[in-house]
Amino acid sequence: MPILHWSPRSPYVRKAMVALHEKGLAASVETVRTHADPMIPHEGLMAINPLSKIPTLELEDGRVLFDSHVVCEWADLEGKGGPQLFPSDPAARLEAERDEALGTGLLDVALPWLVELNMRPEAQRSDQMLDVYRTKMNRVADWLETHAPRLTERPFDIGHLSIGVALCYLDFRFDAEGWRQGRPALAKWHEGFSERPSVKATTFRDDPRPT
Ligand SMILES: N[C@@H](CCC(=O)N[C@@H](CS)C(=O)NCC(=O)O)C(=O)O
Repeated sequence: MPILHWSPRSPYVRKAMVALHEKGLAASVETVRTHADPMIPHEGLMAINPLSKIPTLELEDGRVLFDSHVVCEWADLEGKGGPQLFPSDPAARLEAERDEALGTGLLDVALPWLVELNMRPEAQRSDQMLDVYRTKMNRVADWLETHAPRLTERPFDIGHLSIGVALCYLDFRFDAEGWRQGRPALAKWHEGFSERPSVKATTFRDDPRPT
């Protein structure tokens, strides 16, 4: 059985997990709790993924896949059912992948923001960077509010999955930022996203970290 290096705290892992559920593959992949700490590279993980990041998927034939985009693409190729996450039509695929990049990009803002807030010693914390993260988060959410009708019109794809998971992560770690305020169309779209069984089956939680 393929092995997925996994954590219930990681939004990139959740992207992969939602894809596995959507494609009917969740029961066909074993999850292993792996603690990928951005401040302490993981020797065991680096033996298969030199970036020391999760999700990392070990296939039965010895191939190792990362990052979340590639794991989602594998799920789309491997799974027989569920929505086509990466559309065949070139224009639809570009739009889906651009939206995927926006969702992942929002996570690429949220994660260092969290590191700055919770892991860096207070004396080394940069107020300027904290402002940059907040500004980018708000600009992405504004962009999404404008584009919400487009998200609602087309069939579910990797763009929806990535954006939806990124907004779930803001709820998990940055609830006080109130991304829904003044963005009713995006909030409504996300309400529908949150009802998907794949999203309900993969909720974030702060589990005890493995030693
Ligand atoms: N671009 C990667 C990002 C993955 C990532 O940064 N994962 C975090 C966990 S949320 C991680 O492994 N961090 C460890 C590190 O940065 O060393 C993806 O889309 O999978």
